[in-house]
Amino acid sequence: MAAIPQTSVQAARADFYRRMEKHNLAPLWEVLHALVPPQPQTPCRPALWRYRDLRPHILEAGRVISAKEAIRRVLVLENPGLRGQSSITRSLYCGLQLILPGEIAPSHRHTQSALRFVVEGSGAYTAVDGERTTMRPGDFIITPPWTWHDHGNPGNEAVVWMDGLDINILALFDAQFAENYPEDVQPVSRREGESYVRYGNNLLPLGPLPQSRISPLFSYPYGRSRETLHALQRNAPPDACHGWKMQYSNPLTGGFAMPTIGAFIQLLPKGFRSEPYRCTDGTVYAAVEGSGRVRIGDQSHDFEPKDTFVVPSWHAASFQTDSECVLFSYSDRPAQMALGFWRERRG
Ligand code: GTQ
Repeated sequence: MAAIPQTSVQAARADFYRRMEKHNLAPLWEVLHALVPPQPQTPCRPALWRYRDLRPHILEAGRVISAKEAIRRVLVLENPGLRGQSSITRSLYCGLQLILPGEIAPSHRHTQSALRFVVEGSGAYTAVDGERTTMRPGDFIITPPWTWHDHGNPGNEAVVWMDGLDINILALFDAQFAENYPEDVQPVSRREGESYVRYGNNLLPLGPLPQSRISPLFSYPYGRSRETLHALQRNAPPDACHGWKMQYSNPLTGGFAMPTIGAFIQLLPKGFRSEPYRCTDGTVYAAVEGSGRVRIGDQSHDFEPKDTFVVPSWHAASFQTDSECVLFSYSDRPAQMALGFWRERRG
């Protein structure tokens, strides 16, 4: 039997694909390798945003629009591999929000979870379900899904914080809801620090306790986190990959503070050279103290305080420090762990 020429096989297949197209059909075998890759194949790229370069633009945003008019005056950190998608990784959003003295960002709620990590300035507050928390640099604050939240700045400094949201996770499931509060500012119904008193001091109220999937503690002040890192440093040698690294926890469960986004803080000693580490949760880092270099896959980036960088899924990351460094980070790790597909590899 004569061999069928390759070109006519190709032509016959192409014709077949064209005929099935109008039935909204497509052949799996043309895309199988991309659909089920041997390891993560992300369009997300390693990247670093130098705060020195961003800051003038953030302040310029403060001159072109008010916080109230913008609703949220934020410059979105777009991953260079995901431009136009308001995404820093495939699952996560990251932005830098500015509130000037005297401004408010009106109250709303949505099914997306948010975290704040304060970059610069003190004296602004974020209000979550009737309780205000004053923001200071390095504070980690959560805005759980469907809680009313507004921000304001009664102080006299410009305040900038990082917003991390699970926008793409909700979008993947088409499960987004949002609504505005009838007034710009929600009424204050609890004293500042009340949630911390109830849940932040190794004690719990007798109950009934709130539903436990979301931390009832929504502010994690930097002073406390820093103190813990300092004490850890005195007590034990650093982990070869992570230095001294801790995760922010929900006091009701010991698990992550929110079901979709997890957050971490770590200390790396001066002159540290970490071993490479990779995991399936693409991770956003905010440098808080100290300077150094991060190697991400085949790229290397210098970082200094207030810079942001992103380590995409399954890219080996390693650190080299010039001085003692504190790094904050967040990722979708709780979601991946809950669904059973999170993986990590050391070395
Ligand atoms: O503070 O509610 O950066 O809804 C993006 C969307 C912040 C917020 C963002 C938001 C918010």
